[in-house]
Amino acid sequence: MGGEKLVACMLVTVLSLTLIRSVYGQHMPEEACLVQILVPGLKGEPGEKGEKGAPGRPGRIGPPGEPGPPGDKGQKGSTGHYGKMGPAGLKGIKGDMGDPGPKGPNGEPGVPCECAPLRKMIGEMDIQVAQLTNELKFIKNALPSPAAVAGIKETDSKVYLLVKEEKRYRDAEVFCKGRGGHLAMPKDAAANRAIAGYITEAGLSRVYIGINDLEREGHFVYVERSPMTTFSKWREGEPNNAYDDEDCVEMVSSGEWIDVACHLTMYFVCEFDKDKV
Ligand SMILES: [Ca+2]
Ligand SMILES: [Ca+2]
Repeated sequence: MGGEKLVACMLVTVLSLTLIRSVYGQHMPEEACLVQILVPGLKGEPGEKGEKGAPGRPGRIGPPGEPGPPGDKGQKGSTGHYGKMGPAGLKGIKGDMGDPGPKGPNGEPGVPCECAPLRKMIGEMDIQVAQLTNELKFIKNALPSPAAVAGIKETDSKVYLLVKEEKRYRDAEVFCKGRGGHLAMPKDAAANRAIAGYITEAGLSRVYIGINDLEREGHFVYVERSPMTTFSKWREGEPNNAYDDEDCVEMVSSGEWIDVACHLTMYFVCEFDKDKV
């Protein structure tokens, strides 16, 4: 029992006894808290000397000591690994030439050269390449846009360009002229057939060609103003100058010609001279 608890119990007992006495007089038994009233007794005799205690815990680590004197020299080590390869050295001087080897066997007999015709062929091919280069240049310049052109056709002397843009006669000629040509002028049966075949292949029914009587009624000329040749391909009953208003000419897919009003818009065929291309 701790000292505080003992004091508390003694206080309670004193208070209780005072209270009880005042209520019951001297009849109240006093043994109830006696066991708890502990009062220190008298000091006893000194005990016998105890046995020797267990050894104490080890003390703290002490500070480092002073450095000792240098030791003796060690033995020689074994050989180390090879080092890395160094950079390449400078090129040496060229050695003397060796002795010539033995003579080789004879070759197969050669074919007699036909160089002259080959040279001629090469010359012709050069000309063709130059021509094709020019034509390619022309095509690049002449094409309005790939979608507007059904294709290009060429004969020995002409390049024809079918333009799938609907234009009036004069605008069509302006277009062709702007690219170094004219509306197509079929001056013989072969040229007429070539253009007609072109119209058919493109699935068209009619195109403007370069013939008109704009300057003098009934007097047809080519659009470049040169007079008509003896060749013509008028459809039966044409030209009829219907409504007194037909001064331009279309070609239908059969190759026949019909005079029509110049303000109509339709596709057209340009022609270019090959030697001007
Ligand atoms: Ca007319
Ligand atoms: Ca007509």
